[in-house]
Amino acid sequence: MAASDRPVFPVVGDGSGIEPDRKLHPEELQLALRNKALPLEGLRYDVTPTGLHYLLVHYDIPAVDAQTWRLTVGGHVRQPLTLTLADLQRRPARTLPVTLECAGDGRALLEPRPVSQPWLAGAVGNAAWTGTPLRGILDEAGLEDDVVEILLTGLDRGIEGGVEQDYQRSLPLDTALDDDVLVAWAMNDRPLEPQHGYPVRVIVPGWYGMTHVKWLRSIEALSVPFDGYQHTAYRYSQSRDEPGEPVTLMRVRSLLIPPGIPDFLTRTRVVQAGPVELRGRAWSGYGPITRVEVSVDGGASWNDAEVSPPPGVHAWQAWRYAWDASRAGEYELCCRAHDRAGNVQPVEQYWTARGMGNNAVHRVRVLVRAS
Ligand SMILES: Nc1nc2c(c(=O)[nH]1)N[C@H]1C(S)=C(S)[C@@H](COP(=O)(O)O)O[C@H]1N2
Ligand SMILES: [Mo]
Repeated sequence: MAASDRPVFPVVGDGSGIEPDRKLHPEELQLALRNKALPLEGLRYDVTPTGLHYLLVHYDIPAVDAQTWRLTVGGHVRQPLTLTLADLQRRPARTLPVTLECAGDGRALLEPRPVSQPWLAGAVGNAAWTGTPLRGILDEAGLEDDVVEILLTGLDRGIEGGVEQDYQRSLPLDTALDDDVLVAWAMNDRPLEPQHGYPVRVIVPGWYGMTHVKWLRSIEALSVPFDGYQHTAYRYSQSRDEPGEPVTLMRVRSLLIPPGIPDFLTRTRVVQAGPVELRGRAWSGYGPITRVEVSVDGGASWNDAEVSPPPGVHAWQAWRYAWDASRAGEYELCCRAHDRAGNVQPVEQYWTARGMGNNAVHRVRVLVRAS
């Protein structure tokens, strides 16, 4: 191999990006310790406390001075703008509870496992986000007639898949013009924490997390579709080379709050025999949740849970189920949700080469102990 052909970075596994073994690579552990899931007991809060919200940062958290930070609005617009944080905060503001989930949630449960951030379950949160509608900013800048997408660029920069890049995602024009898409400066009534996008991020209700660009620095109106790295990486495909379908809205999913007490190492649950109320959350980017089912026998039989209305159109819904756990023994609890569009969570894993959208039913092992 010529010196110039040598990979600059160490190879992880066999270099294919797919790991058939269940043992994690140290590089995956390194990512898992930087990023984190919602502890499942955190599903109990309607609005996720900021410190419990999941976190995903591709590169580094950028250092930002809000005094000198500017948001530029340009590209195919009649009137380019440069906005300060104070300019943004003088605009009409709205606060929306929005459920955000990483498209890679459930990735590390896949077999074979795509090598990346190794999420199990819980790359999700439901915070209250305050900001001004993106639409108002676009209206003020005046979009040219040929605009098809709005490109959002963050301040963070890194190398991924061998490509050096700014973190960038684009929105289809009709999505960008939705009144509920926010340029947000507050999470749960406080300025954004550094790791969640300080001073400003985008919130795109219903879409998987990658679209909610943090540390926003520019908004650009495009007349041709964007094909940058973060668009080609977020695809549903059976191999890394195949283009596949783009990852967009959150697929229907539900999670349950593990009952009882955990065994420290295995997280297996221990519950005293008797009635147990099972609770959890369910959400979908394709419309409200119409039904949640619970199984206590690993998916062999299902029973309907009681589903609460959403606290906001883009927020997860609570569900509950009265489990008669009167018989001691070993159980596998499962939950699966249905949305208004008719989607239902699969019992089997949905495997893709990049581990996107694995919304297979959530499973929790429980030992019921005789009282
Ligand atoms: N600028 C920038 N925005 C970003 C990211 C990033 O790495 N850089 N990660 C994205 C991904 S993949 C997800 S899942 C969400 C996570 O948002 P949170 O960390 O606030 O939960 O932010 C998105 N926005
Ligand atoms: Mo993500």
